[in-house]
Amino acid sequence: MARKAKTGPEPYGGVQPKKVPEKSIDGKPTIYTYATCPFSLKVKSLLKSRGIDFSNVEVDPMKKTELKWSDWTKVPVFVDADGTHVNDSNDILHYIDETNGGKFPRKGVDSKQDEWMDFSNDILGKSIVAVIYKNYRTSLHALDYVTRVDKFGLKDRIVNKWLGAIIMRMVGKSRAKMFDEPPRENLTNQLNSMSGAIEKDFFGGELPNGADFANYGILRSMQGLNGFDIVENHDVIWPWYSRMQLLSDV
Ligand SMILES: N[C@@H](CCC(=O)N[C@@H](CS)C(=O)NCC(=O)O)C(=O)O
Repeated sequence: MARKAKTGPEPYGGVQPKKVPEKSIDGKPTIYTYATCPFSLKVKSLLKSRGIDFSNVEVDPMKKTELKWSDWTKVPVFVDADGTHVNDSNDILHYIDETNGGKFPRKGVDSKQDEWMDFSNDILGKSIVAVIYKNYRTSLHALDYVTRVDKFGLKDRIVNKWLGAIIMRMVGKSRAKMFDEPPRENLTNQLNSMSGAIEKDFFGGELPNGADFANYGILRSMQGLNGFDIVENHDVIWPWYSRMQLLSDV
């Protein structure tokens, strides 16, 4: 059967033109997530640090039934209490901050914050994948965790643990190729470079800004998985991580 041609503009990050109030659950700000997704953890940590009461919709990673209404097929997706629909984790962080007291600089105003928010996706997210999925043993361990914690159906769970481990091992290999150093050394180097940008207690100085939540969410997704000892043993990043964990309770 011929595939239906895709019509309409490509989905994009940021605030969307159409409000979807029916997708805000119990009239609260709502995030559509996977429990173990690093990008979703960025958003959860900001919401919790601000004491914002929110609904969380766990999306089935295989069927994505809960996200069928959205052109943007990645998580997180955010729907505010009034139905405002926002895509892409860094844009969601900015939106939530802007509508809840505006404590960190807006995009385009503070190049340091912007660069470190980009770093969370372009460098840190890829560096942790290379370490977590360093070999088949560590990949299987990660997929065992992911398929237990994320919302998989029972049948999907068993198949995806094994299939996922093979696929993610391949992804890990390709991520490792992006960097000159082997995965563990590379992650250590990336944490060292983050340390240089943490002034006082946070990237934001005395208070956390978008760069803090963006990078914390990525590293939080690694807790309990292969390579997290690199974070725990880092003399600057571990105290920063612990401060972020304390204030966000995620
Ligand atoms: N740039 C996006 C990336 C989000 C992303 O890649 N999320 C993953 C889950 S951690 C995803 O939804 N992948 C597509 C899929 O599962 O089909 C963001 O920052 O929100």
